[in-house]
Amino acid sequence: MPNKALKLYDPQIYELIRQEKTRQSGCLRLIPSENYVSKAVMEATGSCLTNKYAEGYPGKRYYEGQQVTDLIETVAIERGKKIFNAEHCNVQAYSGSVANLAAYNGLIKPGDTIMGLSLTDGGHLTHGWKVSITSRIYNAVYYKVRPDTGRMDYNEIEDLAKKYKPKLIISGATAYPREIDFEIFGSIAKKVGAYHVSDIAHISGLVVAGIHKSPVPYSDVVSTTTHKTLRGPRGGMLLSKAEHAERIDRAVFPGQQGGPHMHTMAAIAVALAEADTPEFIAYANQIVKNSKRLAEKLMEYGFNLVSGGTDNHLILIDLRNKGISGKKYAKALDRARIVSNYNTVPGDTAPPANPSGLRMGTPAITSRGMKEDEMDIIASFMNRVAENIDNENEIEQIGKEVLLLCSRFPIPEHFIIQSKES
Ligand code: DSN
Repeated sequence: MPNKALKLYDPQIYELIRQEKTRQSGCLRLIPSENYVSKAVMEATGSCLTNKYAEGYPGKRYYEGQQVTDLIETVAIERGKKIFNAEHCNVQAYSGSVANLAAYNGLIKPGDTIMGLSLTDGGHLTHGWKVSITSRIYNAVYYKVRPDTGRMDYNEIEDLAKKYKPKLIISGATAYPREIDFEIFGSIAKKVGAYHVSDIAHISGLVVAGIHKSPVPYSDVVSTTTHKTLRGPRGGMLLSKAEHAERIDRAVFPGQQGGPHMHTMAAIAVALAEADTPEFIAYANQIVKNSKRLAEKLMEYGFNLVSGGTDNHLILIDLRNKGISGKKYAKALDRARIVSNYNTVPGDTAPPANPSGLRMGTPAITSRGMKEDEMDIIASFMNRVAENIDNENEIEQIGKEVLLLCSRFPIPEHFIIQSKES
């Protein structure tokens, strides 16, 4: 690790970072919201831009010394507009939660009704879930997925929209393995006079690659994080129609935030350039191929998948037929160096803290270069863990085999995406 100053000044933190790096290298990271960034993104994130305050927007700052930051933000905005084909782009939101809240604050008033996917059916906390501030600011109502298919039922969503008359409808999810029809959501919102906000945090890389249909033409505002399938730094972005540009910008700053994180913004710009390449499109396609193959193999081992498969980077296992709780399985997998997260499944009667499902995805292992053959091996590891859930010797043995597999696919800390021109 080249962090000489860190090692000298703070050996304790240096050592902990070293340990985390070893962990990230020696396990299969299947949390669908995680990835490995490129060396270029990492360098921009760790740059001198950490030192700069830049409250305001390019040309309209509240601090001096913005000769360079104005240029960086303008580049990031232009790259965001280009790859998402959007009229307006804001790259200041600290992350997805802040971006979602800014989208609502920019469009509607406290007390107005918002309608999003229930957290227990795959929605995000900030889609109005009861423990989130979004449910205290707004009157939150929910739609669900059908318990028999695990899929969104657009007729039912339209009926609910007509019943509740929300001012704002949120399409998008954090644990939904199927493609979302943003066009239908847009037309439902129009019919009831609601704004349509799409949250594509999980799938923005797939949207850029053209694998999933873009919500941009059908939404007033599109919100995304930048670090999941998009493979950038931890940050947020908002895309909108030009007519909402000022309201959205004001909702982010000064509405919710002070100075933007310029180091993150520069790294977002780098990630957006990387995403605008044929290599990235191939990567995004491989994410989905891997996810589908893993899903297929898991089903062959008798795992029940919510919705019977996947269209994206994410798989949701309903473990009720296996008689194992999501938490017990996730912890056993972690001991075997396979890292996922326990999750509720539609119709779950178990509490969210110990639910019946497991959520996993393929963005990070695809960044390591793993393909379909490796998915077959991973499915067999996962089956062995489930079958030996109380057998620590076998779990330890699987962990050794996982480590061997990982050693064939070193973490891509030095991978460099070629620019289109080169
Ligand atoms: N976006 C969530 C996830 O999917 O992991 C965390 O907020």
